[in-house]
Amino acid sequence: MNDELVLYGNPRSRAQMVRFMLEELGVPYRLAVVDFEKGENRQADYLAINPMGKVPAIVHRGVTVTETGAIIAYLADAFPEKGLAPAIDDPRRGTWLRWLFFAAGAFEPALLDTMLKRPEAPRSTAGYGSYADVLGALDTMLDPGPWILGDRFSAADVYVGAELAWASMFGAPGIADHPRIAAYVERIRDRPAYRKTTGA
Ligand SMILES: N[C@@H](CCC(=O)N[C@@H](CS)C(=O)NCC(=O)O)C(=O)O
Repeated sequence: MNDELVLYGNPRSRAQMVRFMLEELGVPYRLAVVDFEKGENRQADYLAINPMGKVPAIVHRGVTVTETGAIIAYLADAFPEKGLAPAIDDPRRGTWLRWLFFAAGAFEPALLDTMLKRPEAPRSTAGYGSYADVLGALDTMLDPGPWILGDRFSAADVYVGAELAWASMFGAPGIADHPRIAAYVERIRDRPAYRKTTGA
């Protein structure tokens, strides 16, 4: 079996979140640049990897994984000795999965709708309720902190933290009203793996 880990992406994409995860893990990988300007993400060879024509994607041990949150969770499980995923029988696994899925299924759509000034759907229909609800929930996620699993940094922090850092960098509203979230973003930005990824 080919054990090589290949990340498809480019620096102007969510592939940076996966790079953050790979740097936290400290495992070797090959970056295969997919150039949007050249339309490489819409060419047949890349569509065979991700029919959505989107990055990031990884190929590891002959399996393709797409979707940033799934890739980050997969990698945490693929390298259990790195300690970024609670074991399958650890009750904290529930908290870990909860916020990983919340980031993909609630926070990201709420954030994009807000940044693009799209009208919000009725609160009871929108899966994320409202943007304000989402920020309020993320605030409770940090109880007690400093990380999602308390003292233990995990892959959930990589994904949620990278999304929050992105939101903060692009001036998403409301974050400054949540000092715990703002402080969490600073902790994420201080991580050597994050700095290495962003060149900060
Ligand atoms: N749901 C996907 C979204 C991936 C996505 O939208 N990627 C963007 C870059 S950040 C992309 O590949 N855009 C190129 C295109 O759609 O043509 C994930 O979370 O990974």
